[in-house]
Amino acid sequence: MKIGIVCYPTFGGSGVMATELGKALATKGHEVHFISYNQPARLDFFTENVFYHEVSILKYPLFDYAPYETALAGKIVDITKVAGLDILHVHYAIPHASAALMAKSILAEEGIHIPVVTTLHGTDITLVGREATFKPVVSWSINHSDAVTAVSESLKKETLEHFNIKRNIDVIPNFIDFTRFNKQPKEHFKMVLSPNGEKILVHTSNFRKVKRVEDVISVFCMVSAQIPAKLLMIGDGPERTHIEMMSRGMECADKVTFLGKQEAVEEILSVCDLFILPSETESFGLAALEAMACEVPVISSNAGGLPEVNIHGETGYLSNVGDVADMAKNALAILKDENTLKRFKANSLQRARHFNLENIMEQYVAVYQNCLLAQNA
Ligand code: GMT
Repeated sequence: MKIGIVCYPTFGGSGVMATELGKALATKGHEVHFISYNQPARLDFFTENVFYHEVSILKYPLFDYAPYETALAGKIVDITKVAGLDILHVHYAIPHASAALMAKSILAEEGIHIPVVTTLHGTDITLVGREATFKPVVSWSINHSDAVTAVSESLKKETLEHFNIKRNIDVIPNFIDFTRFNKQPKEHFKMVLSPNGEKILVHTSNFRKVKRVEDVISVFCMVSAQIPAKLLMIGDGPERTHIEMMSRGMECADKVTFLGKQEAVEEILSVCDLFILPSETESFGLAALEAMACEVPVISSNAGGLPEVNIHGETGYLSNVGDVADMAKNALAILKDENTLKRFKANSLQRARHFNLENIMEQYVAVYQNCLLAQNA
């Protein structure tokens, strides 16, 4: 198949999933064309069957706001014709789904028919999409796509609850590539990071408000008051400066290291003992899955799709959003006893295997094939 993938190029989960899916589809012989305004973060080397098309927008003094959606629709029309795309898969509804549907209508007038698959990732439904000006467009785009998938049962439920949806939504969870995410022998890292055998706690995110990064610091301070521990903060985003300032005034400050954005997260995860994800909303929690694949148990909130990934009492624990005392208590329950820690680590890997890339990719291929069959019927 020739597949057009529209996504955000940034480090956010939807862009990462879209890029990894596209790369995996290419290894199976599909031709994949990425369409975005920048080269996707994980598409930084040459791969056979993978093409990248940049959406550039004319700068004109009249435009206070550059019309990205129009430029994207135009680019999709062009690439569909030039590359002979069979199917379009857009990740994150806003504005990708409506742009793709506009392109589909334009192409249809020229006798070119292409199905649009929309994957809902999270904040396009739970936060941004609910904003009054976006909402009717998101509803319309979902109802008019040829297929719609959501990354968790929870996200599907939220979509049906909050939007006027008149169609079926398939749940296809996020996936993990075990060839990249696995526990690697990085003992030399561990020696540097915790020379006295301190337990290593870790958080990775885009440091947006929804991640409640301040809760990570609070939980860690309570844990490190009880056992020798270090905290690694990976990622960057709007809240980072504020959180860094806040943590400097706390007792555990000297045990917290902000590492910024990291490419080889799996290498760092390989030496960690516990992952903390206290998010306000989280449709799936890809970062938690990445940690689990590297045998790191998870202390998280019970928001959104997190209970579908992190199994309470098995791979970690779930707490109500903001209940940092409960999170710290649960963290200590895992970390204080070596046998318990070992069990949670093994369970985490076991659970992560449910989300193996190979299986999940097949589910997307089946959705594409169904759309093409329906179109040709
Ligand atoms: O977490 C973010 O803010 C980024 C966002 C995105 O769309 O890029 O992530 C969402 O999609 C990920 C991949 O499907 C999910 O694993 C995240 O849970 C989801 N984030 C939220 O729902 C907040």
